[in-house]
Amino acid sequence: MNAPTMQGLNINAPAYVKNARLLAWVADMVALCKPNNIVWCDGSQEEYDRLCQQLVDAGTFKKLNPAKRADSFLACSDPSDVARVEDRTYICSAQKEDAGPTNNWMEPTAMRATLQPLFDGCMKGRTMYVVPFSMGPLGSHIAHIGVELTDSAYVAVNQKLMTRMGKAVYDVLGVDGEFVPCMHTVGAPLAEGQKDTTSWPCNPTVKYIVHYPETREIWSYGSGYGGNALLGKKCLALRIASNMGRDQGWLAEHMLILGVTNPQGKKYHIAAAFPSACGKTNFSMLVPPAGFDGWKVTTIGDDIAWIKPNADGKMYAINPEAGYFGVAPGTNTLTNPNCMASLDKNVIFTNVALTDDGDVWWEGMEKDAGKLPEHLIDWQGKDWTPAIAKETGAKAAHPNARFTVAATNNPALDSAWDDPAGVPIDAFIFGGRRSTTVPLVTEARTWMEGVYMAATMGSETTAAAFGAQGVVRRDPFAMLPFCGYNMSDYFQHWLNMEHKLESQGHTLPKIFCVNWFRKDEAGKFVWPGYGENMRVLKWMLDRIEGQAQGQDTMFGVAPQYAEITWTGLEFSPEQFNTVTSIDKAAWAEEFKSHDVHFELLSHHMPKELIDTKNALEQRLAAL
Ligand code: SAT
Ligand code: MN
Repeated sequence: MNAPTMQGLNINAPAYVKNARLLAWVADMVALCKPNNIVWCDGSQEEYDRLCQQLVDAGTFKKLNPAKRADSFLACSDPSDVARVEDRTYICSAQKEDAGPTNNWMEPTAMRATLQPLFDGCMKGRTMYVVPFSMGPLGSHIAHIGVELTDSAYVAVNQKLMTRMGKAVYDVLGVDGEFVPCMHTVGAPLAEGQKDTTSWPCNPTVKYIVHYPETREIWSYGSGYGGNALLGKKCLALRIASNMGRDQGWLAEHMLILGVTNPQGKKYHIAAAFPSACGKTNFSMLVPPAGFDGWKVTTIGDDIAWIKPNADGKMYAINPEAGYFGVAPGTNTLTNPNCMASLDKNVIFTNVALTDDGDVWWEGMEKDAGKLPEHLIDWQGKDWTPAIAKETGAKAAHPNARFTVAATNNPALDSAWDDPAGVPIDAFIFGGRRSTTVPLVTEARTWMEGVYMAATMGSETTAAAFGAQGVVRRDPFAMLPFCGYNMSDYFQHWLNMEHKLESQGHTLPKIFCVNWFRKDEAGKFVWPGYGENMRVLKWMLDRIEGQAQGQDTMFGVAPQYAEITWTGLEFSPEQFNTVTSIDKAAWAEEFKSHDVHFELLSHHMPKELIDTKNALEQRLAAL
């Protein structure tokens, strides 16, 4: 289709698209963005292959050696476009206090006035893709539909792997079904007759990731990367969905979901929250270590969970996503064998390095090979050798380099991963990356105490977001960058769950707090992590079954050394003490920093949380 037709607003919708609101919205957006062309994605394999080939022709994708990695591609982004941009991310609620102190806010009309000239003509010279997707199993009562309009074919093909994307979504949507409009542009319009010569179009200087919670809209400008551009993920499934959950009585969380089956065949389901790049994908695909014969861990989701209380007295969780957008560096067959197996074929890699034989490489892979490769092309297209790396510190892969892969590639995929009913949750886990202070594992004595642990969670920052790395920031529920409304109201929403559900006869899941990342005085990690985390998981199940007594500590119930299954691992009581001990002085400092955190969140801060803090401080003083 050519430009005049587009301006004539013939949006050329296929006959099976019957939703009136969708058709009207697309027409409006075509008029605003002025694309040259419109493609209605049907989600077929033929379409995926065609778009991937187009991306190869445009230089965005490099096809990897099929003998090494079948049907897989490498994309390298603009160096300015490698992570989520939290300082450019906005929650534009009508009232500033509804966005709260942890979100950037602009008054909605002012934001619309800012965005209008940017979106006006933003797709000139480009194609608009209409990408329909279901977050969650198609037709599930917990699922929601989104439609993304984007001028990035990279986004369209990633959405095919990451979501239930395509034609079938329109059947669920019907003539008057609800959907979240997700408007995305790379923000790089082309002049009349200009050919696109950039392999990663984006706007290196202007970026806006905007959410209007009341009208449930997403507008993203200027970035082609991950959470900024795949709008079903953090934008819809967390920032918008957290608002839906608050209004409708459910939870949208930054949590993996795993199934764990014991040798007797009894199955449990755990949802666990960790900040970005703290090992959620690894934990969700955990392979039980030596000494755990007959145990099985299966993946329902690796990043996001939508959780709804059910009439049977349990909370049921679905994974709104259908694929993994995981961190590549550090992944190898020792840290995550299931993940490595998932990456054999049909993968889109972003910002990893290219080997001389047309395969991919990232830091951490040398652990499998036993040595570093002699030569690579790094993620910025430059030569990389071990000598160059040693001299300049250059990384072959960007630390936030990612793979995109469909969940169905995962050998550990849970048989119920796509069950519209979801899976019943037995426990929640909250964990941060803390080199000191926070013990390996504790169980909250009450729901209230669990919410306190989650609300005050801290983590040392990683490459998943722009900014300084390695400093402790409070990341309540691992939702700091993702909660789409006032954080203290979100705490209250979690507390209300107890009040509401217990009165309806629910048994609430247990809440645990973990920290895999404690270091010794030499700065080395003490806990081996990865598959060995199974040992902690088993203790939690024993607690659920009333089979481990634990010991009462200032910060919840901790395991006794003898309650952990140690078969197959050398881990002394002294080492155990290093990862579990409670340092009185460090905790006094920790509580001071909770004060600062609560002070920042004082608007609508639940009084019960302050009371819980006071009670914990009294326990500390009594030590
Ligand atoms: O960039 S994403 O938000 O998709 C990944 C992450 O930071 O968790
Ligand atoms: Mn995440």
